[in-house]
Order: sequence, then C-alpha cells, then structure tokens
Amino acid sequence: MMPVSATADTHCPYCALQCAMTLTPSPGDDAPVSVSGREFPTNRGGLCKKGWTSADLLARGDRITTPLVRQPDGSFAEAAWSEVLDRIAREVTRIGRKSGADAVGVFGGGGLTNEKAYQLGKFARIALGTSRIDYNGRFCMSSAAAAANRAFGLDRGLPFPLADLDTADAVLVMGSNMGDTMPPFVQHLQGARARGGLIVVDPRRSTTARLTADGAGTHVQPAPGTDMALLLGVCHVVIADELYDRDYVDARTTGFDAVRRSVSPWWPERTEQVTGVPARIVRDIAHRLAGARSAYVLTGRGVEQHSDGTDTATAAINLALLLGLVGREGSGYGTLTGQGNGQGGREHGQKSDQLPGYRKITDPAARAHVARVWGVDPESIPGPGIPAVQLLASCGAEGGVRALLVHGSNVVVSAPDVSQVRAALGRLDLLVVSDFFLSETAQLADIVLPVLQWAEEEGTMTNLEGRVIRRRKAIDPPPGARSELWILRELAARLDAPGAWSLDPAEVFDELARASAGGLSDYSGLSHELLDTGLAAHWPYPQGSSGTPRVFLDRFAHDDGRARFVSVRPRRPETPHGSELSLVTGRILEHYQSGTQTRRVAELNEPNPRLVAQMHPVTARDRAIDDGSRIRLTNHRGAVEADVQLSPDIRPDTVFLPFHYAGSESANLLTSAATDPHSAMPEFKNAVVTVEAVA
Ligand SMILES: Nc1nc2c(c(=O)[nH]1)N[C@H]1C(S)=C(S)[C@@H](COP(=O)(O)OP(=O)(O)OC[C@H]3O[C@@H](n4cnc5c(=O)[nH]c(N)nc54)[C@H](O)[C@@H]3O)O[C@H]1N2
Ligand SMILES: Nc1nc2c(c(=O)[nH]1)N[C@H]1C(S)=C(S)[C@@H](COP(=O)(O)OP(=O)(O)OC[C@H]3O[C@@H](n4cnc5c(=O)[nH]c(N)nc54)[C@H](O)[C@@H]3O)O[C@H]1N2
Ligand code: SF4
Ligand SMILES: [Mo]
Repeated sequence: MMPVSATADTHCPYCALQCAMTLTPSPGDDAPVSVSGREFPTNRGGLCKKGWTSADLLARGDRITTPLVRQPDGSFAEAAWSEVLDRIAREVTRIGRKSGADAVGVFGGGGLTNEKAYQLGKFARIALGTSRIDYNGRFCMSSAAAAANRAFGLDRGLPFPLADLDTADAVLVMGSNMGDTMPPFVQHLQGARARGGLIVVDPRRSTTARLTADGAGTHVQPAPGTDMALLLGVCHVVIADELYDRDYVDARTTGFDAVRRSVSPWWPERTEQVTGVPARIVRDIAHRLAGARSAYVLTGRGVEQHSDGTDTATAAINLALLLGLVGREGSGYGTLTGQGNGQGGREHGQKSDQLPGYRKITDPAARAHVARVWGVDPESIPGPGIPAVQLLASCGAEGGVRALLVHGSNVVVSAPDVSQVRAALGRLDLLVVSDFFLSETAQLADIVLPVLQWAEEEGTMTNLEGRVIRRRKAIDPPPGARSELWILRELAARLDAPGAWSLDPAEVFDELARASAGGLSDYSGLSHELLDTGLAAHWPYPQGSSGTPRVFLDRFAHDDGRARFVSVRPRRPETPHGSELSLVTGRILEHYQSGTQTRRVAELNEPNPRLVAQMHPVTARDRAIDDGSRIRLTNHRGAVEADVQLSPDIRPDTVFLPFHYAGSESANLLTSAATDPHSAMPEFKNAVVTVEAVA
C-alpha cells in the first residue's frame, strides 16, 4: 500500500452527504493517509466520526487481496485471477445456455462510483444479456424516487443545493435522523432552529428530534407507519383554513380537486385518533409551514421504508405543492438520499427498469440511443427485469436466477427477511461476490473477488443534491486487488461481448455522459477534466449548459410542465395487537449500513459491540425487563436476542433495533419482504414483534 506522494482532495467513502476531505500521506502511522475535513458547501469542513476514521480501513490486515475459491470442504483457497475469471465466464455461459440468459443475475450497489455503476449495468445487458439486474438502492431510495417521478416527472433527491436550507424559517423533517445519519447536515438546520421552525416527525426522540428542544421547534411522535394520515391531516388544515397557494396551484399543478376531496375526511381530530398526534399540533404544523417565508419538507427512510412508502412520500409532496414550495428559490421538497452514490447509482442503469441517463428501458427511443452508444442492436438489449427483493427471492427457485454476481451490497445482513435470503443464495449454482472485506455475503460465495477501496480509485459520485463530484486516488491498492472496471473488461472479453470496456474511469465517464445525453439525468456537458476545475456540477448538465442547481424553477419534467397532485389514502399498516410491539429499525451514528466497514473500525465498534434494543421503561416494566438485561424479540419470521436500553425517548408501543449486526443479531431476521406496489421498496420500518426477557 504505497501512498502516492501528493495530497488528494476527495470525499468520504460513506454516506450521500459526501463530505469533502483531504487525504495526506502519513508514512509510519497506522493508516497510510491522514484525513482532514475540507471546505465544501455541504459539510463546510466538518466530518462525522465515520469520516474521521475512514482511513483506518486502508491498513487492515483482513483485507482480501487474492481471489478466493470455495473448496469441497467448505473452506476458501486462494486462486489466480486468470483461473477464477475463466471459471466465472465458463459457468455463466453454461448456465445461460442451459436455463436462458435470465438465469444469471447481477446485484449492484449505491456505493459504486458512477463509472462502475454504469459499466455494471452495461455488462449485465450486453455481456451477460440478462434483464436480471437490480441493486440495493431499491432498499433505500426507490419509494421517494417513485413518488418524485410521479409528481414531478424527475427524481433528484434534493432539487436544490443543500445550502439553500440555511435561510429557512421552517423545515419539516419526516422520518430522517440526520443528526446521526449525516451529522454535518445539522448546520443547515440552524436557521430554522433559530426561528423555532424545526419540526421533526419520528416515533423516537432521536438525535434529530432533540434538536427541537429549547424553543427550536417541535418533535411530533406519531405511531409508526401513520405518517400518511398525519400528512393528510395537515393538508386538510391547509385547505380548510385556506392556507394554500391558489396562484401556484392554478399555474403549476394538476389534480388539486381530487386531492382536496381525498383529504377532506382527515380533520385533525380524526388524524389524532389514527396517529396519536394531538389535533392542536396538526393545526400548528399547517400554520407554521404556511406562515413561513421560506419552508422545506424533507423525507427520510422512516416514512419511505413501508409498503405504502411511495404514497406517503406523495402525501409529503402534495403538502409541499399546496404550499407552493416546489420549484421556487428559497423553499422546496426533497428526500435525503442515503448511500454515497445513492443518487448516481440510480441513474446509470443498475435499476431493473432503467438505462443510463435515467431512461426507461421500455422506451424504444431510449433503447435506440443507448444501443448506439454501446455499439449494439437495440433488439439485443433485454427488457425490464425484476426488483431487488424479488430478484433475491428468485435465486435458486424454479425459473429463477442460478448464478448471481454481487457488487457492493451485503444482502445477507441488509435485505428484509434474511433467513429466506440466506436460503435462496444457498440454492444457487454460483455466487460471486466482489468486495474488499469478507462480508457476511462474501462468506457464502463460491468465488470472492478482491476490489479497490475508495482511496485507491478515481471516479465520480453524485451527492444528495445531484452534484457530481470527483473521487480521487490517494494511495496505490495492495497488489492482487483489482478495479471493477478491470474485472468487467476481463469477463466481457471472455464472454465475447460487444462494446468498449475501458480501464480509465475518465473514459468510462465520457461514454456514460454520451449515453446520458438527452435523458433526464443528462451528464453530457461534464467530464473528469471539467469536474477537476471544482465547478458546481448539478445535473441535468447537458452539453453547453452550466448545470442546474435548482430544478423545476420554470417547469416540471412532465410534458405539460406541471406537477401532479396524486391523491393517496392510508392502508392499515401491520399493527400490533395485545402485547405485541411495533419494531422500527434504523441506524446509529457509529454504524454504516450492514457493518462490513464500520464493524472493522475500533473507534466505531467499541462503543456498541453488540446489538442493543431501545425500549420504553413502562413497556419493560410490564414484561419484567431490566435496563441492560437480555431480551428476545420474536415473530413468525424469526427471533433475535439483544441487550436492552430503556429510554423514555421511544413510544411505549415501539421497540427500535439498528440493522448493522450480522448472524443471530440481525434485525432483518424479523423484517418483512412485503414491498411497496409502486417502488418495490421493502417494509424495513414496520414489523410486529413480541418481546420477552431472556431467563
Ligand atoms: N450513521 C449512519 N449514517 C448513515 C447510514 C448508516 O448506515 N449509518 N446510512 C446512509 C443511508 S444508505 C441512508 S438510507 C440514510 C438513512 O438515514 P435516515 O433516514 O435518517 O435513517 P434511519 O435510521 O434509517 O431512519 C430515520 C428515522 O426514522 C424513524 N422512523 C422509523 N419508523 C418511522 C415511521 O413510521 N415514521 C417516522 N416518521 N419515522 C420513523 C426512526 O426512528 C429513525 O430515527 O443514512 C445514511 N447515513
Ligand atoms: N432493517 C433494516 N434493513 C435495512 C435498512 C433499514 O433501515 N433497516 N436500510 C436499507 C438501506 S437504506 C440500505 S442503503 C441498505 C444497505 O445495505 P447494503 O446494501 O448491505 O450496503 P453496505 O452495508 O454498504 O454494503 C456494501 C458492501 O459492499 C462493499 N463495498 C463498498 N464499496 C464497494 C465497491 O466500490 N465495490 C464493491 N464491490 N464493494 C463495495 C462493502 O464492503 C460492503 O460489504 O440496507 C437496507 N437494509
Ligand atoms: S456525514 Fe456521511 S459523508 Fe460526512 S463524514 Fe459522516 S459518513 Fe462521511
Ligand atoms: Mo440507504
């Protein structure tokens, strides 16, 4: 691991805030580089604990640096690259011949650079010829994306630069805990807090909810899964009290009448009965947002990861449209994209229904354009595949996927109902996992391919505000590890695939830019060279433009230029009966996702080495559970044991688990694989469990 001599200006390997950092060679230290925060509009030099400790992973002894192949006795043996690549090509060819091209699947990730995500999507379609590609963004962004596409005709997480929030009078945060999940984000809430206008909706008094203390705003604590009813109640007040922006609704939207009718039964007292939120607060939220000079509505996974998540995000959008917030400078609606490249990852072809540039795979013109860039016949590009949960469930099933290539996800920890996922992966003829550590999913693989970490590669990421930024190489990778661009090229060659398979991320970016030209997420005016000048590159960035920091200022992306109100109605969530509790899952500051990375950083792992459940003291007393003792959470899908931390911060009918632990401590043993009908997002935030003390 040789430090390259100069410093590298890059961004954090983890979340979508993509905090700017500088890596400086530090020979002799534990890590090969040291990390310092760098001035950038999103983080303003700040980093969270995960960013500060990110370089620790570059020097870990358990890094994989040689391909590994499963032996008959179940152990792994090291193997040569040429040998494993030959074998993968041989096996996928055999499986494709026997069971059809769709018997080979690809599972991608929102942590991959744009270049890798693009190349992976192309590889699936024209090297494997399979429609079976999807990615972990389906677990993350899909409901908010579906809602934004439906309402605006375009999905860019924040359609405005994050720094616009600074001057807000009121910000409604629905189910995001950015105080833990994006700590430097909190500085953008100071304006709203100073004016008492931060409204946080969360069944837990989370780190973010606590920011409303001392007159800074309001914490609203509805029953889990009742956010849509709450939003309908707020919309009801906005209309009944004539707080909505008539001129905006007339000039810029369609569908108002249907929405007016659909919210009319949701008077605040009825909303209170369903959500537990006092009617007075429902009215206050409406008046506070309507009275603000500058207001924003933001959603996070707390309201999106439900089987009605698309409709709940839609209800939030309806509220923002009623108030005339969207497509104006100084106000707006946005969703907080989660993964480092959660935004770019959903634009360049990893999604089962998409081609690069956020194009629809069913659109003949889109297929023709992309086929030209790829140098193939449009007919040869497969049609739409199936989304992540269904893709995993099809593994080893009749007519399903027989070989799966995983790039950038640890599904046996992070997918819903993981015991089923584990069983499905076990039925495959071939599981190939590319990772830099032996994740729990890699541990089940037939072949593990060692790839590069963030500080070892060049590329681009697209942050939560749709801004394309450069990831830069600071150190040489360990000998033996290979870039995914190289792996895909080697496999494409062995599969006699058409198309260009460059190893140079700048060249791949140029091809991606051409493929995206004319699409919704148009990158055609960008290149690595241009990005290196440090310009603020918010897409759409067509050739000859200077990008789009704020979308929708003139028009929405539907043909008629208008935003669409879509009326939605709550369906009853799986609700607890008798002594059952609602299980809510999520994150804490030191964790990143399924933990492959952050469980390996001592400073992040030591404070929380084991799974801890958060529970209300009254709920615990009824079950003779003491603070710090062991509990068991059970439902028909599985059981999990955890230490318990008693806290009045959570509703008495709710218990919280982080999902970052593996094996028998995995919260996803309890979650349901039920998915949203519009987005195919699984229901991570809504399970029913019984809880008992462990003797
Ligand atoms: N520390 C850390 N930061 C991360 C990540 C990480 O793993 N760890 N991952 C990144 C990624 S990929 C993502 S997607 C984001 C996620 O970022 P967030 O959306 O902020 O994170 P979560 O903890 O999943 O959920 C947020 C909150 O939703 C609440 N919630 C649960 N159910 C409901 C409900 O029914 N209604 C409402 N209103 N709230 C509910 C939870 O109590 C929780 O506090 O974080 C990113 N940043
Ligand atoms: N119960 C519950 N479950 C959840 C959630 C929840 O709130 N509750 N949240 C969901 C959400 S929002 C998300 S985003 C998912 C995330 O969960 P996962 O999809 O499992 O994401 P990560 O844990 O980030 O896993 C990424 C893996 O890829 C590796 N990796 C990182 N970068 C690269 C790369 O460039 N190339 C390759 N090949 N590998 C790489 C990492 O080492 C790691 O093993 O979890 C979902 N699961
Ligand atoms: S907030 Fe996100 S991007 Fe910023 S340092 Fe923390 S993990 Fe990294
Ligand atoms: Mo996510």
